[in-house]
Amino acid sequence: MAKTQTPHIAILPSPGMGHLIPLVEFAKRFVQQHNFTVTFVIPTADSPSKAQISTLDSLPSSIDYVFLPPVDLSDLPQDAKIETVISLTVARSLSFLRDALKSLAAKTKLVGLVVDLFGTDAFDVTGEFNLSPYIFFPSTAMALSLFHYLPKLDQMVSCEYRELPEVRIPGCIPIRGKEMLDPAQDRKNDAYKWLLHHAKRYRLAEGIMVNSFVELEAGATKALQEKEPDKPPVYPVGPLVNVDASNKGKADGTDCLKWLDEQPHGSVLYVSFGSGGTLSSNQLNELAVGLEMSEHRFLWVVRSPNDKVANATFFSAESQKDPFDFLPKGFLERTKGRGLVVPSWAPQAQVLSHSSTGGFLTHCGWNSTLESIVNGVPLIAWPLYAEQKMNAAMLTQDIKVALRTEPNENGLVCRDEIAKAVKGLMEGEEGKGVRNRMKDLKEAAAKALSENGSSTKALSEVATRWRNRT
Ligand code: UPG
Repeated sequence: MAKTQTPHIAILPSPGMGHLIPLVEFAKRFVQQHNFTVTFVIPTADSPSKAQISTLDSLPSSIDYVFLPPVDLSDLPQDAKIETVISLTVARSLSFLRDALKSLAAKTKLVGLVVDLFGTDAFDVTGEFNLSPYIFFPSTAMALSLFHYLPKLDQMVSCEYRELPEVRIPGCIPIRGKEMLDPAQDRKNDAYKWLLHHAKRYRLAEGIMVNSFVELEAGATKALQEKEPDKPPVYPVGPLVNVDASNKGKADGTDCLKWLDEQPHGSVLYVSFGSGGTLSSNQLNELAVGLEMSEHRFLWVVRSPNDKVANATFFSAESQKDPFDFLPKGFLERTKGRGLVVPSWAPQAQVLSHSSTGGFLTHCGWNSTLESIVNGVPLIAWPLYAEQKMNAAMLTQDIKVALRTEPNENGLVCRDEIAKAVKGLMEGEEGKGVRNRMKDLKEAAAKALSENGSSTKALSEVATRWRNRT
């Protein structure tokens, strides 16, 4: 069979919807603007989730996908952290990846392999196929700057980072050690070893794209772009988020969009903790009561509670039990009309672009944050895990587009605190300030993605480098 002459890119998303979604958006924009074709090569340890399938099924014809055979993780301890599970899934998929790349190279003009933040082990096979190894970093320039800085920090600091009153990541506001990303909170855990392993391997990439934009994170992007030996060029190409309204009415989302149609302009607080976030039973109860006490309208994506971890649905994005069974007695009846509770999953891109949505209580996952920015929706920051506390620090203290809920000494965010934050955002003076700043950011984001915008130019540079390789 004759090979096609269109340059082709393979993309390897590490497990988790928060990684797949931005890579899909990157691929869509890339094929549309630069006339490449793409294949997603997806490592697995389990059968694909519903959310994964519906995202992949919405791809245009120039983007294909293939699931690699599942790897065996049965030797991992029950309490293995997500970063360990993700990294091992990729590391144990290399022979399958090799087979998949071989068959792609036979029928396409394969020029590059793009991995995300925990996929650098795949770089071990790029040499065999003469592919450019690239990273698409789906989080902030701040987190990427920390990845770059981590090998140095690891040598300089001997205690646990959580004991440090201040950490100065190049180009960023200082944060407390305990706000650093989750896998850095226990240096003896395998998750930290994996984090450091990837951080050290970032220098193997020919380039790193980051889902942010210069105008949003000026300090961090400047630090990242300072030239140093062995440091790959960094391209801020964001915000790449799902804004496709054609999904409207699909799947389980119809009811909640219809409900939003009936609410007054800007009146609804959207409440969601991303694809993996879960609350403890006590916390779920406090949130329900706090929302009720706020007397504001809300649309809440609820999952059954988990008292052990805050990311119980990371790999499935599905509530483990019927979440309605865990709401306070009579809650649904008392809030009927004013509040809508959706189990597991909502069409978030459509919810955030709906004119009735006036605020977003979020776990500060970076995709959620960017989706809010492109729609100009101000935030209440409620970070749970991963790098979310770093994101919350940036959003509240640096760019000031979010109000913050603070947990008490037992780690619980209390009902009064929740009601106060909701009122503060939806009706208070403080809310007006963050709302106005969010409007400015929305404009800056649109500009970055416009024809001559900073992110459009950065993406073109990557395309040119790949094209020149062919
Ligand atoms: N989403 C829906 N419906 C839902 C819940 C989520 O469409 O009911 C979508 C949402 O629109 C977004 C994505 O799922 O596109 C969720 O992404 P994100 O907000 O980034 O959260 P996580 O799924 O938690 O993402 C993981 C990490 C997060 C990190 C992100 C990117 O948990 O901390 O910033 O990956 O690296």
